[in-house]
Amino acid sequence: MILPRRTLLAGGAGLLLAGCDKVAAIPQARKILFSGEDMHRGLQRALQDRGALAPEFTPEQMSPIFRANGTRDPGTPAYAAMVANDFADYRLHVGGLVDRPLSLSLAQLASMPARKQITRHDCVEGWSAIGAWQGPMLGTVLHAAGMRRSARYVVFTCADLYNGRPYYESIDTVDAFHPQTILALKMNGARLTVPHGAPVRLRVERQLGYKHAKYVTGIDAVDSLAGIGKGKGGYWEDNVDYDWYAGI
Ligand SMILES: Nc1nc2c(c(=O)[nH]1)N[C@H]1C(S)=C(S)[C@@H](COP(=O)(O)O)O[C@H]1N2
Ligand SMILES: [Mo]
Repeated sequence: MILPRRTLLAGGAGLLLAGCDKVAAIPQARKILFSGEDMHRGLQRALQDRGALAPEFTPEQMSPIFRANGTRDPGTPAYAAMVANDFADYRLHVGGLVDRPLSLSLAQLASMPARKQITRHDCVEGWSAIGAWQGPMLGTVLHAAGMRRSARYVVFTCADLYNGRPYYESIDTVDAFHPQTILALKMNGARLTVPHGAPVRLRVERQLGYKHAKYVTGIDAVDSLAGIGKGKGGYWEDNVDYDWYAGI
């Protein structure tokens, strides 16, 4: 284990505060964000509620069937080799604006304190399903990597290809340190299956399904989305005009 225990335990909550402080501490930013004059009431409410929890459900409420959507198997030689090896060679790379770039094995991720949550997944295509998810908080991993204060977004790179390039998504630091934002290793009590994003997929419960990147292989902290894809922060945002902030 390359991560000191103390760092892991100190993780999530501390940085959650740091994330909020960062916005609130800049009076100028608060003024612009919350002035209300030029802003739609709904948007203002959405911004103020960013820290609220998504509803959680009981085991009895879980959907008997949880469909898989988008990529159901990345199908590349590299991914097939990882599957064949039961992901023993999988590494999650954490880089960008961090003091300590990390390369984490599945065992290392599984040894971190985990959060369990039963939540509803809402796809923009009009279906929903309730499932149970388990894995370390993204904030714990970012804290272990020493994410710098200059970082404003976290970008996810995935193992599946669209038009020959990896699927990608991004969230801001508010969602990155939200307590329900986890790197799920398990779904409904068992290790993630290939259709649902094995071995690691993002759960970012306050947003729509397409933000929940499956098959995550890379996490990069950045200060701008300008250099990512076509600049709108995600595959669907860049190619079919989905909103970057898909709050629910
Ligand atoms: N890497 C990757 N992540 C992805 C997608 C994808 O095609 N590739 N599809 C997204 C969409 S639109 C949805 S609704 C969810 C579906 O998750 P599920 O297959 O576990 O139901 O994954 C999201 N994450
Ligand atoms: Mo979706």
